Amino acid sequence: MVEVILSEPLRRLREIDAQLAALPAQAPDEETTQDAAVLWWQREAALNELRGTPPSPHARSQTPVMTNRNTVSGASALDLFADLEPAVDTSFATTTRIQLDETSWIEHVPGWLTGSAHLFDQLLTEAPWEQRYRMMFGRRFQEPRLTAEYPDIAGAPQELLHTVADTLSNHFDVPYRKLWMNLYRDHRGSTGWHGDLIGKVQEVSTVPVLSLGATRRFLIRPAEGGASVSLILASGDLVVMGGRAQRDWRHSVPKQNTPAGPRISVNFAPDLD
Ligand SMILES: O=C(O)CCC(=O)C(=O)O
Repeated sequence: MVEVILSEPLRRLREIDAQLAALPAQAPDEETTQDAAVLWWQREAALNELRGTPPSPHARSQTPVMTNRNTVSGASALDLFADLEPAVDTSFATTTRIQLDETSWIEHVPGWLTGSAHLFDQLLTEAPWEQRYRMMFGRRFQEPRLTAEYPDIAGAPQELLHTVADTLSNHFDVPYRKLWMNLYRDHRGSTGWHGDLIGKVQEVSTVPVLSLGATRRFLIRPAEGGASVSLILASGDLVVMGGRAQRDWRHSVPKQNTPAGPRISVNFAPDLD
């Protein structure tokens, strides 16, 4: 049984994230639009409290106007802050660590990347997305997501990815060189229970995953089964799996009934050879 003790602003943040996750991807009416605006302001305030910083001048001067985008690039239709100038929080001040067992842990860094809509839009339009298939029981199944890779981050055309990888490398003392990405086109996109490939190669590893776009649930549970720990990941949040988490634990992003817009997850890895 994993006991997670949350500080007051973090508890509030998780409550707000759960409420945001329950909102439809596109604001259907004025009332939902206003509810979402209030929630995003509250989220920003909780994040600032966690970071120990006053509200950003950007946030204070920005009128909370809902962007009700209708295109597929409307990842953050209800996200007022995703449109700010991109910036990573090099202090990782909002980190909460959940100790899964003696040797495995997970960290959640809410609001780690500000202005995440820029990177989301770039990746959506520029990354080499492909549909992959799996053979199971002699049949070919389409994966419920699209996938893209940059086997050498240095060659990725999105400059911000270099900053992100360098900041993660410095903080976790791991040379992140490659990345793979998932595009969940809507709430039916998912990834089933699995451990990442790195778990087969390294006994302990540190795998950061950056969330962009729609808010989704991320679950992690013991490899042999049992209760899962659930995190709600909003655009710009970082989740990091560490220690033996890739060997002894399995993670997933489940399908959900509540409609959601597209989400991209960016997963970082060192060279494994
Ligand atoms: O989308 C996520 O948050 C997790 C992705 C993942 O587990 C994977 O690609 O291996």
